[in-house]
Amino acid sequence: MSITLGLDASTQSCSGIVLDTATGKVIACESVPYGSTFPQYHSPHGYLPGGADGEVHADPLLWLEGLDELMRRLARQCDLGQVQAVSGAGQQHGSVYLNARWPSVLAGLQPDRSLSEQLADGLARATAPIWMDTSTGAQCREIAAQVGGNEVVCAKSGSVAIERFTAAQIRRFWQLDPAGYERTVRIHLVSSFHASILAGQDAPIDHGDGAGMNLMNLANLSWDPDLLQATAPDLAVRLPPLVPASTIIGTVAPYFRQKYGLAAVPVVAFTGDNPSSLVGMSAGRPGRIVISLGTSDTFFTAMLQPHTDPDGYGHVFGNPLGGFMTLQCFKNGSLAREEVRRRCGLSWEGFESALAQTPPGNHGQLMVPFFEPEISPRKNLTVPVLQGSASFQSWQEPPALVRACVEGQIMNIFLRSRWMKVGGGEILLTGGASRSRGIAQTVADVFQVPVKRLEVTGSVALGGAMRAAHSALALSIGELEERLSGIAAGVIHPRSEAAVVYEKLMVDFQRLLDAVP
Ligand code: XUL
Repeated sequence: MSITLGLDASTQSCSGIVLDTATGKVIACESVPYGSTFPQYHSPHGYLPGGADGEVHADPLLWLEGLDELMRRLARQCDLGQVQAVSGAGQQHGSVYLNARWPSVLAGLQPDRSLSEQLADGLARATAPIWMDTSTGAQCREIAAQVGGNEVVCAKSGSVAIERFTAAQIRRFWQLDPAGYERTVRIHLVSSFHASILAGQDAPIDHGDGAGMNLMNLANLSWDPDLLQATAPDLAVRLPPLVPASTIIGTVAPYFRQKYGLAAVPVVAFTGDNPSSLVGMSAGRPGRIVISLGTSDTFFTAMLQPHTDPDGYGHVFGNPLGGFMTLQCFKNGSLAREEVRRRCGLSWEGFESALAQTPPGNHGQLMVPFFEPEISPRKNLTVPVLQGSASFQSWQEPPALVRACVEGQIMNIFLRSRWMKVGGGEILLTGGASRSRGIAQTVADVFQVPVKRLEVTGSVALGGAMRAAHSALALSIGELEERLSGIAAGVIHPRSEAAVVYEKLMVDFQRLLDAVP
């Protein structure tokens, strides 16, 4: 028996899977949605709504409540004492600011009190900016200018200066609250923050997630002195060291042993949710393309050498199995689908049957489905743009509106990912919305390749459990993939008649998109 625990601290929930990696059997699986479980934090989707000037922050204490609750539930489902190694992942780019008390608070966690109660004392900043934040346009321009332009930022870090990436967020904090920055002794990513808590000691940042900060140099996998200097003063001492994702960073802290029955087993470095999902989807080696439909929709694939996006929307991150991955992120993912469903007065079953009863191409009716300023491509919309009949444009045709939303999202993913020059083969689909047959069919039709889905929708936590087994228990990735990539029965094939429909529709969609500021 090689039982491991994989964790996923994502935008809207904290999830975990206890897995027998020798047989592929799921022993326990739980997800704690932050918003509905802890309404007192006033964060229905896991972050604080209504931030000014594009600010989107979350309360790190809410994440800790989620982690405690997740462990409580997993311990009710199984004996956590059987777990032999742990790893996990967090939503990317978000940053947590800790004060001088952080190391001693971490080392002295008492099981009779909650994590949130005890960690409150270690925060230098009450809230954490997350990946949805777009408040840092000025800081991006400043960082780029200081190092000689966005070409330099991109060549060094794998991405041009990006609003949601950690460098611009740190710079804005230093500018707006210099005293708060001065109090900060450590800045963690969501992944390394959770790893620190689990191990009861300050954790490093892995190359996978570290690449999403605009601070790590891809050529030598180290903090880049020029980027650090362009971001904020004395930043090097505030950042944890960078390590390969396979590093064992410590053992499970006494807090989790005494409270939830875990043993003193190795903790493997945490990584970003997308790099973890790459492993969980058995796509860690080049050749497989993944589309993840979650709070954000993402398109990613492994690659051996970094290859950057000429338009500046795509990114290069570290692949937890070595080498690199390329990723394109779309902000208007599940929250946009949910908003269309709500405005159309439909249940999720109704949403599904709307897709089933409308044809590919939607008789030419189109939607640019952006309810929040989009990042791929950068568009400052908060209201979707519709093109079609008068009743469609006044939200009177629910089935056509649902199809227009899904087709708009998938065509945008297709158009924005063409620079990667990957294609053919097949697409692996994951994330909550991958359960929808109609959405999966639309992906197959737009990309004109077969689509496969995983039985487990939580590929991020699964990737954590697989990485724990690979790095701490020396199980081979090939064998783990064979046992664990439970591809759900039934490949979804593209309909050839849809090819010509989407070829034309995509030209119209791009034209509509170009007309939007
Ligand atoms: C990736 C990104 C999101 C977050 C949240 O660049 O910003 O996918 O990782 O899932």
